[in-house]
Amino acid sequence: MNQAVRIIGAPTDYGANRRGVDMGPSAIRYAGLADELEEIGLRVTDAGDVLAPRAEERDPDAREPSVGTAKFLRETEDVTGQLADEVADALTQEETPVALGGDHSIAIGSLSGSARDAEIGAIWFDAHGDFNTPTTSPSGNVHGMPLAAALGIGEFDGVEWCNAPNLREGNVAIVGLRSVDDAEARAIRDSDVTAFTMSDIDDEGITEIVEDAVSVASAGTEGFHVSLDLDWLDPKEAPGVGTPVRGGVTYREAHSALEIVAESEALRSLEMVEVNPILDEHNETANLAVELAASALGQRIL
Ligand code: HAR
Ligand code: MN
Ligand code: MN
Ligand code: MN
Repeated sequence: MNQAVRIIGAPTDYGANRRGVDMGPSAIRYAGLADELEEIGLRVTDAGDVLAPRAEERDPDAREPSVGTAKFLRETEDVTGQLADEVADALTQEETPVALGGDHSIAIGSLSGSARDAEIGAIWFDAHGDFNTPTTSPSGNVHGMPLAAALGIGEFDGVEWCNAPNLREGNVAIVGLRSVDDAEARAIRDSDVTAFTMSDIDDEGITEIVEDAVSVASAGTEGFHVSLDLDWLDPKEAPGVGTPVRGGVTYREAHSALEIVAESEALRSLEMVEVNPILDEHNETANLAVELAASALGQRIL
């Protein structure tokens, strides 16, 4: 990991079905992300936000894929394109990109930017699989599709803009699953992605599971991207998310997981998504995002 980080905000809610998650970058900055990362010895640049016009000014169906439904696809392509360029540029400048969502559709951009010039892996901490496509999605919300999109699964609009180069299914691990649609579950099983459910964590413990995920994401790659959906945690810890699901990881399990990420010294890029300040309690979920970023980026207690 680089000793410098670049914060990049992507204030979008195009991929989610309710407003509020577009305020995530503000809430995470307000929670003190830059100061906290400087305190642990990193050089921090805040590149500001990519441009994302208000959803109300846009037509969600302005460009539907040829098959199925994916709302705000045009806007998603625009925002993720900007984010991909910023992430790729940060890496060229030897800065670790830290992207702030926004809904999880922004991962299409972070993954594609992180994978632009290198073979990468990815660890996806999430209650959900995010493996739907415009044809299987029950909602048409792109935040349920970014992992499939980045892996080139499903037809988004006939163009391959969302396909991350240099990211292979065999180098992707999902950790913490507990809410997966039927067709999505089939697609995950049919893929070469490694998927760990909450029951796997119950059985084997968070340490074992995350060490396995790190091995998957590191094998033959130049490092991995971590996509942290805050709904990965139990809603008691992270109430400020749009799609909470009971039975998530605890506060301590989450830190432990991200400490293992830091120890691997293979973290290439990081993102924190789905923080919704409107649904939060006293910015608790944004505070948690800051703490977990510090753990992932190498905070030491002694
Ligand atoms: N699987 C559902 C869908 O595709 C719900 C997606 C939930 N959203 C997320 N993703 N926060 O992690 O519509
Ligand atoms: Mn502190
Ligand atoms: Mn997600
Ligand atoms: Mn989720």
